[in-house]
Amino acid sequence: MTGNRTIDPAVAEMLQRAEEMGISTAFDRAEEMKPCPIGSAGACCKNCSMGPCRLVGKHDRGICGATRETIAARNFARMVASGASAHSDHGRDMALTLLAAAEGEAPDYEIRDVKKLLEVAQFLGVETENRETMEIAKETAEVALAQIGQQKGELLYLQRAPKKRQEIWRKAGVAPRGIDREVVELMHRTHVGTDQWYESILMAALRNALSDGWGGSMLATDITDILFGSPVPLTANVNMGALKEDEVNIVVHGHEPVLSEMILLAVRDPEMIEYAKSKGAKGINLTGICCTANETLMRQGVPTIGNFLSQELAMMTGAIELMIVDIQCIMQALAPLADQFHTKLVTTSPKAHIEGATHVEFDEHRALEMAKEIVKMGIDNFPNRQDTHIPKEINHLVAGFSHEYINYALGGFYRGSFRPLNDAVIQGRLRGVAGVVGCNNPRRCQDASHEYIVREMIKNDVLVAMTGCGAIAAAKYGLLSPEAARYAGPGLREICETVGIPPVLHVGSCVDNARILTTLSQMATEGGLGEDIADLPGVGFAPEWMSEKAISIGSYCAGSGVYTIMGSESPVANSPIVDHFLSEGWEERVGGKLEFIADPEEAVEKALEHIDKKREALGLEEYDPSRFGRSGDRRMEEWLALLEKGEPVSLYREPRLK
Ligand code: BF8
Repeated sequence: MTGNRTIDPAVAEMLQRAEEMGISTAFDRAEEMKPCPIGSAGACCKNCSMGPCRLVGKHDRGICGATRETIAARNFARMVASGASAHSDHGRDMALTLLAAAEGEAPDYEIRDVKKLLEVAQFLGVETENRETMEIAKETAEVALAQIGQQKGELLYLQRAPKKRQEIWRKAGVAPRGIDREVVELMHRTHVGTDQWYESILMAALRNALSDGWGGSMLATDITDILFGSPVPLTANVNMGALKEDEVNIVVHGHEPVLSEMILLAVRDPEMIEYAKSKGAKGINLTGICCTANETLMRQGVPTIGNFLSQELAMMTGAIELMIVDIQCIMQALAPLADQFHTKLVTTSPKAHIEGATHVEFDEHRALEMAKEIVKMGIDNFPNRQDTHIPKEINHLVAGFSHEYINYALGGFYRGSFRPLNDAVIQGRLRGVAGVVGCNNPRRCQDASHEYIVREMIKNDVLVAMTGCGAIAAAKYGLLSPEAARYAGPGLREICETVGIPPVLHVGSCVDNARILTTLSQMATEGGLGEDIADLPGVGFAPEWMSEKAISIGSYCAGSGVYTIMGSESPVANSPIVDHFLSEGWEERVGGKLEFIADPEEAVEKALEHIDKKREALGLEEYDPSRFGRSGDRRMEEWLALLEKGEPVSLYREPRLK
C-alpha cells in the first residue's frame, strides 16, 4: 500500500518491492505506531525522576508544581538546544579541519577559496595584510573555534545583520554568545527547579537558536566554502535512476563534506577505477543521500538519489555496494536492512556508531588514504551483488546558488549587487521571497507539502530558496531546473529568463540556511525595502520537518525577523499560551514569529497574506501580476507550447539568437 505515503514514483515503486519482500520501512512503522498524543503536544515532563508527569485532563501541574506553560516551553527549548548543538558541532568540526589543514596536519585538504578565506578573516578580525594564506587560515580557524566557545559578549557575525536587527536583538536580550555557552545554559535553565517562566525559557531558547544560525551554522557554511570552494551553479541528476546497474555504487549519507570530498577524489582515482574493473564493474558511481548529498551535489555535481525518507528504499535496490554514513539523520534501521542485502554499511564518525555496521573511524590526517580504503571495501563487495531493482526515475536540476553567486548573477562580476532583486520586489515583478527548507517526515506524504508550497509560491511570483531535504524534494519534480519557470507567475518568469536562474534556488544543506540569513541581510541593507529583515516581504517554511535541527532553524529564522511556518501540529499545543508566545510574543519582541500550521493550503494563504502586509507597510504597489509578462514572456509562452509538444528548448539562448 503506497497510497498517500509519497509522491515520489521511485519511492512508491520501492515501497511496492518492500511489501513484496516483507520488509518493514519507516513508512510502515509510522503507520503501526501512532505518535504519543501526550508527548507530541509538549504535555509530558521527564526532566526528573519524580515523573514523567503528564499534564493532561485534570492534571494542571507536575509534581514539582511546573505548569503546562513551563513544561511545554522546556520541551521546546530542549529541542532547540539539541538541534543547535548538532549544526554547530558540525561547524566546530569544520573549524578543526581548517586548523589541521593550516597546521599541515591534514595534508589532503587545501584552501580552495582564498577569496572567501580573506572575507571571513575580515569578519572575524583576523589580519590579512602581508600574511601567508595558511597563516591566515590558522588564525581564522582559531577565532572561529573561540567564537563557538565564546563565554561573554556577542558573536562577531552579528555584525553581518542589518544595524536595526542588531539593535532589536540587544534590546530583547537575545544577542547570543557562543553556542557552547548558550546550549549549556539552556540545558541548565530547563533542569528541574531552575527557570520556571515560559517567557524567560523561550527567550533563552531564541538566543540559543540565534547562536546557531548566526554562529555555528554560519561558520560551518563559510569554512566549508573555504575548504571545498564556494558553490556556483552546476547541473546534476537526482533520484534513484542515478544508480548504475553495471558500476560499483557507493552512497555517501549524512552531513559532513570532509570525508565525502575525499571519497570523491578516491573514486576518480584511475587505480581505483581499474580495480573496480578487475572485479567486473564498468566503473565507480558515487551518489548521495540527505545533506552530505547536498554538499557534494552543489560543489561537485554528485547525483543525489534521495532525501531522508528514501534512505531505506535506496538500499533495497540491491544495487548499493557501500553506504558510507557520518552524522545526523541516518536511520538505525539501515543496519539490519543492510544484512538483508549485500550492502556494506560503514560508519565513520567517532560520534556516531551503529550496532551491526562496520566502523572505520575517519582520520583527517590521512584522509585520502582512508577514503581509498573505504572505497576499496565497496569495490570488493561488487561480486556479492545479487538481484537488483533500480527505479528508472531521474530528474535534472541546477544547484549551487551561494549568496555570492546570487549577488554576481544579479549584478555582474564588477557590480555584484542585490539591487536588481530589490528593484524587482519594489516594482512588484516579484511579490516577495521565501525560504522552503527542512526534512521529510513519514507522518506526512513524502515531498507533497514541499512540492505544493513551492509551486504555489512561484506561481504567485515569490522567488524561492531551498536547502536540505526540501531542496532534494523540489529537484525530484523538476522545480530546480530553469524549465520550471513555466510554473512561475509572469514577473518571476521574466526574471528567470533574463538572469538565467530557475525560480527555485538550491542554496545548500541544512547548515546553509545561514546563506538565506546572509541574503536577507543583504536585501535589507541594499535599500528600498526597509531597514531590517523583518521589513522584507518574505516568509520561511519547513513543511515536512521532523528533526530538532529544524526547530532550531525555525527559531533562528523567526529570531531574525522572518515569519516562519512549520508544517505540523504544534509541539507545544498543550499550552495555547506558549503556542501564542512563539508567534505573537516573539513577533512583538523580535519582529519574526514561529507558527505550526499542518495544512499546506492554509500555510500558503497565511504566507501570501503576510507578504502582502509587508508590501503594504513598505508603501509598495499592490501585487498585480497582469502588469508583467510582456517582455519576452510572450516568447516564454511559445516555448511552453513547444515544451508541451516535447521539443527540446534552450531557455537561455536559442530564442534570442533568432
Ligand atoms: O540536515 S533536512 S532530514 S538531512 S535535518 Fe535531516 Fe532534515 Fe534532511 Fe539534512 Ni536537515
